[in-house]
Amino acid sequence: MAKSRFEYVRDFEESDAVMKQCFIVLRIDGSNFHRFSDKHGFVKPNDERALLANRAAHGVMQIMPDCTIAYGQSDEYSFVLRPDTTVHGRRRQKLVSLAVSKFTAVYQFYWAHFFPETALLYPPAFDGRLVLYPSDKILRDYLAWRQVDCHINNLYNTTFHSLIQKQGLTASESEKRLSKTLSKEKNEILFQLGINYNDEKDIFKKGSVLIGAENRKENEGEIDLWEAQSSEESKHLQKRQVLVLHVDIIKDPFWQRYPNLLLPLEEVKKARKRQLQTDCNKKNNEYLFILVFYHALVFVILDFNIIRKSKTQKRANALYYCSSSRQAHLNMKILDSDHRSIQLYFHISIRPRALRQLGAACHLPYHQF
Ligand code: DGT
Ligand code: MG
Ligand code: MG
Repeated sequence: MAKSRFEYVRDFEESDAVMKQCFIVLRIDGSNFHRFSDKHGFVKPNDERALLANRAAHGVMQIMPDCTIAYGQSDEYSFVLRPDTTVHGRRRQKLVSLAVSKFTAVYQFYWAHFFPETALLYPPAFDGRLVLYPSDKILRDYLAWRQVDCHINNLYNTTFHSLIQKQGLTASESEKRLSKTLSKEKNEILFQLGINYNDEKDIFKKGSVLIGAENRKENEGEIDLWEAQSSEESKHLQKRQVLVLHVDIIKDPFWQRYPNLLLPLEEVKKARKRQLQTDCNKKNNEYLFILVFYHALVFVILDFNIIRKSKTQKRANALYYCSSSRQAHLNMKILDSDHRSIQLYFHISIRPRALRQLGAACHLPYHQF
């Protein structure tokens, strides 16, 4: 930015970086969604099309790589950022405004995709807040609070609307009937109306949990399969794949299954390194094979260069011939980690100039191979 005599006004901006080593939670909530859902004819008590919110949350996860887990229910979504994230200098206003604007923009952008028969009557708005949580335990309690809220509201709403829809009660009669009832009684009312609450969909009973797809275990959850509306958007989306789950996040098993979600970034890196080492030991042969393959390929290219120049050198375990000045067919043997011989066949097509540049860039003396 060019310097000017007005530059000093910048000093009036206050720093709003939030405290270090705390989990950052960004919570977004639909503004006056009671009205919005009514005006747009959302199915009561739950509308599957309202999964549009998951799509919007996915958009936020794309721009917040340190967001390890997001949890959504009703008209709200919480995004959890790692405690040691340095994204956007941990600036409160920057983080909240980015999350809210991205969520709102994606919500509108995909409206027609999820509600093809309902015109958007007016632009929805979302509010946002940032809260810091200083420990794993408190963070987990926060998420548990939101999931319990989902459970309580969903049981109430399911019973409330069933009484209206199946027993013909008015809204106020239904409200009166449910006044001061416990969960058990609501379950019984539902049962009398022919509904077993346990059979209701997990997505509504438990809400939606979004985590990075790198945490995916075998045969588990769907990776987001939403189609992008343009090639530009798909480039953007490929940054991060997201796994959508509808599971309990209150009890321990979820956190035992995904131990990396609450770790600081540094520890995740260390854990990944350890995992790589273990995988590597398990699949030693394959790993070494890739290494050998890589060096063999460099060797082929460099050696080819030498052959082109001298036209005399040969290696005992490799046979080349040039079919034209630009191409080479190669049939060679390499050894895997158990010293078993592997036959490789290459057809290489390289411009001589690129070949020379590659040879120079590698700086690898011939005898290394
Ligand atoms: P606020 O957040 O203070 O601006 O006010 P609201 O009206 O957004 O209140 P809130 O956030 O406590 O409640 C969310 C509203 O959204 C609630 O009235 C139910 C409605 N809602 C959310 N998802 C659905 C749905 O799938 N179907 C229907 N019918 N309503 C839904
Ligand atoms: Mg709301
Ligand atoms: Mg809400």
